[in-house]
Amino acid sequence: MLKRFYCLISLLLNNMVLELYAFGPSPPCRCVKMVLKALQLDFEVKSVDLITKEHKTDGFAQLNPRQKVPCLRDGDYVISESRAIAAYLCNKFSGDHLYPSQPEKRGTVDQLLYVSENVVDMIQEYVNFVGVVFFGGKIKKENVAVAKRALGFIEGYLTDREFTAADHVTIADFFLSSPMSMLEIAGFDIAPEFPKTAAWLDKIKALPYFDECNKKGLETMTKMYETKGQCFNNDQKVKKDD
Ligand SMILES: N[C@@H](CCC(=O)N[C@@H](CS)C(=O)NCC(=O)O)C(=O)O
Repeated sequence: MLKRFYCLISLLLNNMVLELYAFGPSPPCRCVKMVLKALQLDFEVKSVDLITKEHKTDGFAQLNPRQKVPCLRDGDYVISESRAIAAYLCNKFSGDHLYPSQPEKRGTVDQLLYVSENVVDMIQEYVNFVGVVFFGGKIKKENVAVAKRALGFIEGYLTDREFTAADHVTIADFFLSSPMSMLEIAGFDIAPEFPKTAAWLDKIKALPYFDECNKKGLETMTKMYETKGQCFNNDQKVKKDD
């Protein structure tokens, strides 16, 4: 608590505010927003429009050579990769409850943060968001087993605890719940086969900052997926599931 207080005072004295370079609908950007909100930090969003390719400018490449959002500027310090940003914020602003410093507890959260990268990829093998929205592709129903395998991991982690990495919310939950919303966008109902995962997801959605960080972005993503990119002048009209 004291540490966070000193950090906040130093931010104020130096007239610095955390700057989050983000694109509203982006899932990793929304995860970082959840961390900022959970830590009750003030921050300014610097919008980087991926549709108009603002992330491909030289200016943005100087912040993140990989040219992806999110990216966080904290004074002279700049960091990208959403999971690293989340860990950095918790380390700096007393986020022990979200990212415990005790080695075994942290080890479990780290484990699930790494797993979450894989879960995102597995879910995307089925949802095919980028393919559907930007390239006239279809949902890949033939990969439903891959998505179910990822859900099976989460169901397994929830066997003996309330949240994925502990009996309380950690940053791992933000990063694991994010791909679940992609499944919802694709109309996949997880509750029948993965009841623990569905109940856990409801708890994440009930967090006081969930809607503020996710609602608008999720609505935009849903619209993009449902209209198969037509809102971005993609003329190809391809059925999602034939
Ligand atoms: N592993 C990265 C992934 C970031 C990422 O893929 N961001 C996407 C938006 S969701 C992006 O910036 N895409 C632009 C591009 O790849 O050109 C993270 O977690 O921060």
